[in-house]
Amino acid sequence: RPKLSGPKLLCQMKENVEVSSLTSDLHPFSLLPWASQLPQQQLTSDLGPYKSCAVVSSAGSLRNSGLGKEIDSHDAVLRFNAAPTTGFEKDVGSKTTIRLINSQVMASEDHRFLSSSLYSSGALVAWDPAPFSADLTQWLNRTDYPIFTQYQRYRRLHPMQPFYILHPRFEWQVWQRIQDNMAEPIQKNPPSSGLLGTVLMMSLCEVVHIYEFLPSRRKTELCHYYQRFFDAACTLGAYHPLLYEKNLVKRMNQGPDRDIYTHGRVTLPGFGQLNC
Ligand code: NCC
Repeated sequence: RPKLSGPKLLCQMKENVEVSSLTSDLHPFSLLPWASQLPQQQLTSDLGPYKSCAVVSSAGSLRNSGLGKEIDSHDAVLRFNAAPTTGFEKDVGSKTTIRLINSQVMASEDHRFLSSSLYSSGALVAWDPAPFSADLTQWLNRTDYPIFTQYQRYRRLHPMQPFYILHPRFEWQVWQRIQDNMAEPIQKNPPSSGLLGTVLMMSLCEVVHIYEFLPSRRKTELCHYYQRFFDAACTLGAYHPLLYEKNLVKRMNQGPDRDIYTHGRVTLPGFGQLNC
């Protein structure tokens, strides 16, 4: 299989991946008593468009990066899971426009998802590792974590905060882009939140800067910038096909290699900017 060039990969991504979210009128959710808690519109029609966007990975290499001001200068900032800003402003900034969370964060006791103020700024977007090629009914009856019970509880406590759930088709469309561009078979687990969030922002923004997804010269085994926990698997992947994701992002990068080394920064065009 020939290796596609960056522009071809970007076009493939644009043409084969659709960012979609659950809406109150979507079958079989529309039949459920809590359907009205789901948004009426797709997240892509409610959020953005934004000119410049920053995607902030949670990597330990953000520590002492001093990137906070640069990150906050974007029109929209995406963060992941339980990644905090308080106390880390100098390195990661303080603006949160969208927080992408996996269903494990919503369900696990230690994240105090329902009560912690960490989740209350910006819009929330949640996803759950759905079985490959499952239909919505199968998924609904067998989510990885109880995403829907927690969603309903959160919505009751914070009815005004925008909160979307990604359609599981999206994660597998992104997975397929990775697989189709790798020589060997990759694990059948969905991509990490990092790549999902990047593609999400490419559909909302003119230009996307990703920070410390491709590690800079500050590369470290420190898992997260906000925790004293060391594991190289955080950067290289275990459950998620993270190394393959990073390979793909490296090939799509339109910024200079030097940016990666010094800032951990990748530059990607928004889908709207591409002439495919
Ligand atoms: O660690 P996590 O990811 O929350 O990180 C968010 C995204 O940042 C990128 N990253 C992170 C650390 C690192 N050293 N290098 C990186 O490139 C990755 O792209 C990552 O997706 C997830 O993807 O949702 C993940 O979530 C955690 C965990 O569930 C949450 O942090 C909540 O505690 C997963 N960890 C475990 O299950 C133990 C992780 O595998 C993936």
